[in-house]
Amino acid sequence: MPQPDIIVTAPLPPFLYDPLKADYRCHDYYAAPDKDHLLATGGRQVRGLVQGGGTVTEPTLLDQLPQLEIISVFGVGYDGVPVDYCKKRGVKVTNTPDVLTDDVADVAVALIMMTGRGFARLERFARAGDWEKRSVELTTKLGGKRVGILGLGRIGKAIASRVSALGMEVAYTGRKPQDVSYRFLPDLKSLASDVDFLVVACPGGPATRNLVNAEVLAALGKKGILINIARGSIVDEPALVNALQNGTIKGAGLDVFANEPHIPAPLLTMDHVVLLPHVGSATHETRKAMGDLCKANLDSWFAGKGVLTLIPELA
Ligand code: 8YV
Repeated sequence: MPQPDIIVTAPLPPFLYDPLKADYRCHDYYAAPDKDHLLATGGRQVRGLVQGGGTVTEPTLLDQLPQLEIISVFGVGYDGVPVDYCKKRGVKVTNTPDVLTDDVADVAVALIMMTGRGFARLERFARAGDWEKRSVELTTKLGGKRVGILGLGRIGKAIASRVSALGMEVAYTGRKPQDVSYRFLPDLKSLASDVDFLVVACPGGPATRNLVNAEVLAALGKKGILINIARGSIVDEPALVNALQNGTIKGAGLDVFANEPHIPAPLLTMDHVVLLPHVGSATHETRKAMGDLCKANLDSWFAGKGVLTLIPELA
């Protein structure tokens, strides 16, 4: 049987790309110097597409892949995939849920600790030799503080159980209340005004764009810290910069940004902000598991056995 043609639209790690190259005819759209030429010469044969969680795939690109059957996302988020378009065309979309849940939840807890307990700032303090010059600032006890989770999905629930173990209280908002022991608040503004840490853990995409806006940040207030491990698009970034500059909120811990890898310049110099370069799933173990699942979805599809992790909108 001839190897199916697939197009690759994001940089992939060797532990995913090498096995893909062994089993598929890969067209490296991401690295191609002349993308139009690649599409003109190979586009018609392409049956599969592999992209990253943050990759934006334009329908105009998919229009040039008339035989496309499946998009396999190397990531849990598929906000860059035009889902309605794929639905209409009958293109399957798969992602890599579950295998990264624990790692992403760990990063949320790390950001809560780094901001709340001031660990990032204190580490800079120790490293700068400031301990020899003055006493250490006191920070905030985490036990008993309230954590509000926007989006109690798999990752949101893993964050909830971790912060519960720290003695923190959990509340959440989302589309509907769930059968869980945590308190449900029907809207984001009420949740923000009720908590010490507001953790963004919902999917990105048009439905959640700029959901955390100036009003929500004002509700979070002077004692509130914003944590985002989901997508930069969910937070109105200029409004967040303003809120941090004006002391509207106490601080922020951010793993994701609206226009990655760009981080807005004012954030870089703020002492009450902790910045990470989108490392939610960035461990050897988890990225390997994501890569295996990303390829397994293609393998299963092209073996005529369906896909393993179809996104809910297409199920
Ligand atoms: C990865 C992610 O950075 O899973 C996601 O949606 O954002 C991250 O785990 C990304 O998918 C790697 O391509």
